[in-house]
Amino acid sequence: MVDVLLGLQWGDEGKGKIVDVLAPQYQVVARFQGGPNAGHTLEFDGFKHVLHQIPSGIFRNDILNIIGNGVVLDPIVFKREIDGLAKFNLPLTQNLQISKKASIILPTHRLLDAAYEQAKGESKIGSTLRGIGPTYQDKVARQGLRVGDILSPNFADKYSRLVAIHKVILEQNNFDFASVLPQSEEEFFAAVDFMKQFQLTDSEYAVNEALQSGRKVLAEGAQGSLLDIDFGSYPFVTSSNTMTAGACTGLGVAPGRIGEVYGIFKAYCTRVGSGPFPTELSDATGEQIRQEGREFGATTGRPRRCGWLDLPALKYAIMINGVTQLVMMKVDVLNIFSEILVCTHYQMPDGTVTEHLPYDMTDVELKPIYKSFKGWQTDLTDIHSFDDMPEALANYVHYLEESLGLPISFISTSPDREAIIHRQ
Ligand code: 2SA
Ligand code: MG
Repeated sequence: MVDVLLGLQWGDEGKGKIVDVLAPQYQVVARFQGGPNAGHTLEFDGFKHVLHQIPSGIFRNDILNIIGNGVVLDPIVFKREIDGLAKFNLPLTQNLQISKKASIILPTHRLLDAAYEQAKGESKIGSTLRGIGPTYQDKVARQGLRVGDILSPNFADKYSRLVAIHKVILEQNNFDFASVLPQSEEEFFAAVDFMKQFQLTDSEYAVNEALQSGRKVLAEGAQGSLLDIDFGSYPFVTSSNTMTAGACTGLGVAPGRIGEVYGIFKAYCTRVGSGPFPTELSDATGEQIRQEGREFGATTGRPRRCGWLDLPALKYAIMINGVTQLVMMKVDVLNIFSEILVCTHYQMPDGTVTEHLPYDMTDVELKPIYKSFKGWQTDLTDIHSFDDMPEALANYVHYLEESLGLPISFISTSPDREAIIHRQ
């Protein structure tokens, strides 16, 4: 079976850490969507390392890591990531495979991302500007380049043909690219050559053969369910399916092969970039969460918007993903508060109360209805079992399990690999 691990909020739930914790049970870890917009942070042995495109199983030598066909891959970022891993002495040419069907991000895709955002003015999406949207656009328009193309003798021609199209769009947007493009092109072609030493494969075979021979596969989601291109807060979303179904199309596995679905959420909410966020706190409490939780973008360094936990949104994400187990992260960040709020419903402008996410969340002001909990105000560092949890925290966990209808199997109490309470 393929187990799927994904974020249930707007990303940055702590997926990297949980993949790293669960990895020993798996023989394959695979990324199925997104690209260098992701920032998956792992902390162990005093190291902190952020991965963008490479799966989080990379630090375990006996795991095969796959960058699946659903991913958009930037060769320049890839080379930098590999260079950054040199100090760990990992057998990267053996335990990493890249799908030939993964899409390639060109330097002009990044410029297009910036041009489109600039053209949007006030209604900016808050993209990470890593070229994600324009690369998926070209994929769907059936004109994109794929990893397998770099092995073709005609690669440079294919590249030039696509860049010619991009230049027309950039010129129409009065976007100055002449000064930056030559340098990034040089770096791009060097990085493309560098990629050739890795295993470029039809990775759907690797995934399905692994399953056939009884090996376990973990699909590692990026961003979060509320950023899903179909079900997220459109248009303030990313350009891929971040949900469980994305693992099927992004790796080439049949729906019936999906096993456990681990849904990860923080004990509060964050969002980076624009778009609706009903429980956002634009006050001192929000700032306290940001500082305490070190809530800054792992890719861009942008301060993340912070707010209380949003149960209607969480229930929605659980529904569309078929989550089977919950993982709650960063509980320790709430240690400082004497009162903790949880949004249970939204009140619509006409006064009606709902548990459903309305179609339009951007122009409709939703008022969150909160339930209040007593804070635990206890340091959790030395707590390693659920039985030792402060009563107020245990109450909070039980309430969430009851209203979400699922067990919270893991509770993370600090960033380190070791700081995780597993409830059997
Ligand atoms: P994009 O870059 O075009 O896909 O952006 C579209 C929206 O998706 C959001 N998005 C993210 N949200 C949270 N975390 C992400 N990864 C980085 C991180 C982000 C960072 O781990 O912190 O460093 O800023 C991520 N990637 C995309 C984005 O904010 C837009 O709202
Ligand atoms: Mg992140």
